[in-house]
Amino acid sequence: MTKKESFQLEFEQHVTEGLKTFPKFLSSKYIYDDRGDELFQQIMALPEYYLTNAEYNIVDQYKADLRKLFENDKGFDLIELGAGDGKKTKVLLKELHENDTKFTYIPIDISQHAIDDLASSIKGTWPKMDVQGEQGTYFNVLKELAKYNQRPKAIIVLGSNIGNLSHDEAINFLKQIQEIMSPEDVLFMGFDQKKDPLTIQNAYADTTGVTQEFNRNLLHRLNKEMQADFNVDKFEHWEAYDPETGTAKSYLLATEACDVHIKKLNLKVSFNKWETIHTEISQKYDDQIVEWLANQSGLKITQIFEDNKKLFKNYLFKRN
Ligand code: AVJ
Repeated sequence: MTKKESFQLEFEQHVTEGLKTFPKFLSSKYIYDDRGDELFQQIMALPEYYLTNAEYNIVDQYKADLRKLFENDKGFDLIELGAGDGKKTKVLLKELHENDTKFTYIPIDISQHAIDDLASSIKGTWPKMDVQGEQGTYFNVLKELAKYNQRPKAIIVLGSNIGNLSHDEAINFLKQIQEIMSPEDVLFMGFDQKKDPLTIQNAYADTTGVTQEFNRNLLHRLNKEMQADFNVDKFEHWEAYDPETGTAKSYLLATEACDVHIKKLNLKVSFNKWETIHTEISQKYDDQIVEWLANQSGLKITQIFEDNKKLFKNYLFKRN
């Protein structure tokens, strides 16, 4: 089975499980086809979506410190999980390039499209940069990364992508990273911070409707790829941030009762009026939670970086 086929099979099994159960769920990782990538780009450009600019500010402010932390006489491997469009990473790549730092950039993303675009845009700007993109989900690709053990690695995960995982899943993810780290390797990861709940609520319930379209893309995909007949306009985006747990939860809400047929899965799904499909969590953190996650995963925090508006933090980890 090819990577693509096994991803498709996983997707179909997930949809069957998520829509047969109560309450219904679908995972946000399936939002990202070409259209989903494009909608996420639009989200990152929204003034309400403070995360991107905040983390950009951190990377820009501390790029020289990061270079000094990462660089090594033997060179190093810069492995990025969930690279996306690489907007923030390019600030670091520029810094490394201008200082003649020896490194290989290995961007990894679930979207082949994102990897191709990123690799070609880097080739355009820095033709001699060593770039080796790989398509895959974090969990699949992590196993293959063990082969990068000839020289130190810096593994970076930006965007608070970890926030899409429950704490249990996050620990499992961090443990898998920890297992492929040598004692000198570093992990640099972004964690969106707890803050005024309204700021968070607004970031995920923008008034332009882009986030709604992003969330609805799940249903468009089911219509396209599994011959489903969702009347997508009848599902509304709903966002609920709980300041107690730090979890922002996204839903699709059926505004009318309906029956949906998913032909490819031979599945009929009924929705009551106002029934929900839970689609995403975007977890918010503080130092205590990150320290606990690190502890549970055999990692330790060695440095903390914060943006000028104190909205977001990046943590540097090593093996404990
Ligand atoms: C890409 C997971 C970081 O949760 O903030 C943006 C995705 N969802 N708006 C996030 C997202 C709705 C985003 N991450």
